[in-house]
This record gives sequence, structure tokens and C-alpha cells, in this order.
Amino acid sequence: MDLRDNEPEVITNMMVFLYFTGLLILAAATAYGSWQLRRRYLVKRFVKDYYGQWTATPKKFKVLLVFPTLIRNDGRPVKQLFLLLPGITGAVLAALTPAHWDIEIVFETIEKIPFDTDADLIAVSGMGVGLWQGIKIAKEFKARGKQVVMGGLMASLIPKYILENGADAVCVGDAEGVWEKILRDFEQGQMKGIYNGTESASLSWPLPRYDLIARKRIGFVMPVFAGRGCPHSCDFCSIAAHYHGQYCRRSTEEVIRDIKAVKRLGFKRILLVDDNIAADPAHAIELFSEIKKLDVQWVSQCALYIADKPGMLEAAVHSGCLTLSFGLETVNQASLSSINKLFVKVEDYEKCLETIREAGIDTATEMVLGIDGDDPGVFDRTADFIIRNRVALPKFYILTPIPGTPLYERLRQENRIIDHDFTNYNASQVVFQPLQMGPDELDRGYWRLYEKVFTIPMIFKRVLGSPIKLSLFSRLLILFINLHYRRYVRKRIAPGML
Ligand code: B12
Ligand code: SF4
Repeated sequence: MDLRDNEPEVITNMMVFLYFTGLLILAAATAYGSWQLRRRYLVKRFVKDYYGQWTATPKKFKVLLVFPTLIRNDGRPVKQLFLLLPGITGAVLAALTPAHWDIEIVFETIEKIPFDTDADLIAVSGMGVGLWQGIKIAKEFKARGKQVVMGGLMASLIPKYILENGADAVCVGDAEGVWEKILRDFEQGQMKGIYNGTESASLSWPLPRYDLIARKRIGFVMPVFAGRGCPHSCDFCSIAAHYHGQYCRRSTEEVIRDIKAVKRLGFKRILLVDDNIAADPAHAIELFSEIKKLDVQWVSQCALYIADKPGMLEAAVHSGCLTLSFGLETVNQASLSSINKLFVKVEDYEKCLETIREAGIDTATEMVLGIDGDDPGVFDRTADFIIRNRVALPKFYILTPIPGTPLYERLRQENRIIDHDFTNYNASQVVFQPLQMGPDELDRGYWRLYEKVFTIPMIFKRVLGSPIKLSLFSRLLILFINLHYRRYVRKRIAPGML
């Protein structure tokens, strides 16, 4: 038979396919467009109800808050069309800003940085390695004659380095109580040096300026801050180094106030920002029972021992918890002990994950490769563990000695730091000499592990094979995030930005 006999049929099929794809794209664009229009209306109402006084106050100064993006291993910045999960830091700083200051927030991941801004002051944050990009941005603004203040957890660990590298001032620790002083000093031409922020066990702040982020190209999840810090002291962890084994949290009333506000903006899915939402069990149960009344769905992160506390687990499920992320670190007990993570045992991991899933909560994990107990077999063992346990969202990091942590000091004393350029400290490059393999072996094993776990069949096995009952929307969202991570892995970008 001549193949050309089939041509009309092939052309018809293609046209039908294109027609339906076009319809789908149109439907998605219309849905997103109307969601954005509604959001605009809700933002207007939100500002009127909560920030009427701020709007009415004449502005004398303007601050531009810049949130740098991640940098790929090839040096290029990560850019996205949408930010599925916007950060809350800008909204918090904005809420703490006096009413006579105008505020603009820029997320570099989805927006261009306006280097020709009319802002009087530039405030640059930066999460982990985002700080190195932040330093570059700060230098660019300095070259244009602007004054720059920097802050954030990473900047707080190395404030002198930040000052030596271009910033006029740096905020160490939390901005509450000190941000207003920084701005006052700026107004008087005296902003300079290190400002020490608060580090109290309880946190309280005004309602974050959610309106300033809700207008952007963001997804369906809004962050609400619950607590930070952690009662443990794993030696590689910057949280432990920063908060010295202390867990600080906001009151239930404040968290609930913020969730209600976020709901008024149309968001029913929430990231409860916390390093360990299970750190204070009595408080967690109280918080969950209040959240339950609000009919929202939430995700967060916590220690695995939530599995041993059935009351807390149940309260979490009933309050709408969809997914919890666990820092498992390693499947190797010798490695776990060597980083001083002593409150869990690797042999208990599977049972705990099963209990959590049986309760109805999906799991995400964070693991570290290259710890002293790790031999070259660790990559395959880790991949098997992730796939066997149907972990919905796994993330991996190469062990990185963050300055300020005990791990950094130990590796420095042992002369095992082989790369002193902090810009490479992004947890996906090897900057130290591993104990049981070469740096190249660690690098290759790390990406091989990512590739193995993020093949299409493995994604389907982990996401669709999960026994948890999730809504179609949540399941598709997890699938989408997996495909997004897979795309990143193929480009050799460690998944991190959402
Ligand atoms: C939520 C979260 C995320 C979300 C962020 C969503 C987003 N789009 O921003 C997601 C999951 C996407 C994410 C991604 C990443 N994250 Co993250 N993340 C967090 C988490 C849990 C909370 C951050 C937060 O919102 N805190 C609440 C706000 C209010 O607090 P804050 O940012 O610290 O800000 C306060 C002060 O620091 C200060 N401040 C902050 N900035 C500034 C700036 C100025 C000028 C001033 C004056 C003050 C100031 O004032 C604020 C109010 O007090 C933290 C853990 C933690 N405890 O911080 C990790 C954490 C910050 N992340 C971390 C890392 C490593 C990353 C990634 C690099 C992971 C990766 N390998 O890809 C990426 C980086 C993304 C980026 N843009 O650069 C590390 C950073 C380690 C370090 N050495 O500092 C942390 C500490 C987690 C950890 N356990 O190690 N993260
Ligand atoms: S349990 Fe997690 S957050 Fe707490 S110190 Fe250890 S690694 Fe850091």
C-alpha cells in the first residue's frame, strides 16, 4: 500500500490534535486570567481593609526589596514564568516598614530587577546560595550610587563578609525591632555596619503585606509563617547554627489571623513556614485544631517523630495537612550519627513513613550525600529507598560546610575544604574532600541518583503509586512539580525553586 494513501487521515488527526491542544491552552489561559482578575479585586479590598492608613500616608522615601534567584552551576540565573511558591520575607519586611515609606518587592526568578529604580534604599535578601547572587545585585546597585542593606539567615552567618563585599549595612538575625532603626538611620544619613536583630523565643509581627505578592505571577499556595528554629543541633545545619537549638514560634492567634487574611485573598492552600512544625507538640495540636475550623489545606516540614505521636498526626490530618517534608538526611546510620543527628534511627525510617502515609499525609524528603559514613554504594541505596517508599517529592543535597556551622569548622581543621569560593557553596557542587570517595565520584553519583529517581516511570511509580487519597488537583500538582524538577535535573540545576 502507498503510504500517501494515509495522508488525509494523518492530516485530519493532526488537525484534531492541534484543535484540542489549542482548546486546552485557551481554557487554561482563560482560567488563569479570570483567577488573576479576581485576585486583583480581592487585593484591592484587602488593602482597603487592612492597610487603609498606610495608603493614606504621604510617602517620603521608597525602599526596593530584592529577592535574588538561584544560580545554575553554569553561572546563569534561574528564570521562571511563574513562582509556584512565593517567599514571605518581603511581605513581612513590608509590614514592618513605617507608613511614610513606599515599598516595591521584586522576585528575580520571575521579574527583571529595575536597576534604574527611583527607590532611595535597596534591601537585598537571599536564601542560602541566593545570597551570592544577592551580593552581585548589591554591587550593581552600589555602582549606580544606591545605598544597600542586606539580611537573611545566610547573611547573618557571615555579616563581615557581606560588608566587605559591598553592602553598606547588614541585619543579623530577625528584622523585627531593628528594621525601623535601619530605616531611621538611613533617613538621617547614618545607616552603616552591623545591626543585630531580635532572637526571642516568641515572635509577633503585624499582618504581612500579602497584597504586595498576591499581585505577582504566583501559584495557588501562599506562605503563612508559624515558627522557626529547631531544638536539635545537627552539625551541618545552618538553622541549628543560627538559632542555637531554640525553637521560636508565633502564637496560634497570629497564625490563624494570617490564614484568614490569606483566605480573603482567595488562597485555600497554605505553606506553613516552619523548620519543625512538630517541635512543640502541645502547641502544634492546639494550632492544628484551630486550623481545622478554617477549611484550608496545608503543607509544611517537620521531624519524623511526628509518626510516634498519633494525637498530633491525627490532628494534622484533620486540619487539612496534605504533605509533610522530612529532613531524613541519609539512609546510612554511620553518616547520621556522624552529623550528630541522634534523635532518630535509620532503621525506623520506613515504619515512620508508612505510619504517616497510612494516616493520609503524603511525604517529601530532603537527603544529604557525601557524609563521612557514605561509600560509593550510598547513591543506589538512597534511590532504592526513595522509590520503595514512594516518596512523592524527594530532594537531595551534596554535603556543604556552611560557614558558621560546626561542620565547617571541623572540615577546615581537617584541611578537607577544597574550594574556598563561597559562591560554589550551593549544595549541588562538591567543595570538600569526602572521606570514602573522590569529589568527582560524589558529583557523578549525586546527579545519577537524581536522574534515577526522576525518570518518567519512577515519577509515575512514586506519585501515582502512592496509596494516599488525594484530590485530582493535588495529585496533578505533585506530578507537575516532579516534572518541573526532572526538567531542572536534566539541565543540571538542583531542584529547589518552585
Ligand atoms: C520556605 C523556604 C523555602 C521556600 C521559599 C519560597 C520562596 N520562593 O522564597 C522554597 C522551598 C522554595 C525554598 C527554596 C530554597 N531554600 Co529555603 N527555606 C525556606 C524556609 C523553611 C523558610 C524561609 C522563610 O520564609 N522564613 C520566614 C521569613 C520571614 O524569615 P527570613 O527569610 O529568615 O527573614 C527574616 C530575617 O532573616 C530577616 N531578613 C531576611 N532577609 C532580609 C533582608 C534585609 C534587608 C533585612 C534587613 C532583613 C532580612 O528579616 C526577616 C524577618 O525577621 C527556610 C528555613 C528558615 N528557618 O529560614 C529555608 C532555608 C532558608 N532555605 C534554604 C535553602 C538552602 C534553599 C535553597 C537554596 C534550596 C536549594 N538547594 O535549592 C532554595 C533557594 C531559593 C532561592 N530563591 O534562593 C536554607 C538556607 C541555608 C543557609 N545556609 O542559609 C534554609 C535555612 C533551610 C535549611 N534548613 O537549611 N526555601
Ligand atoms: S533536625 Fe533538621 S532543622 Fe533541626 S538541627 Fe537537625 S537538620 Fe537542622
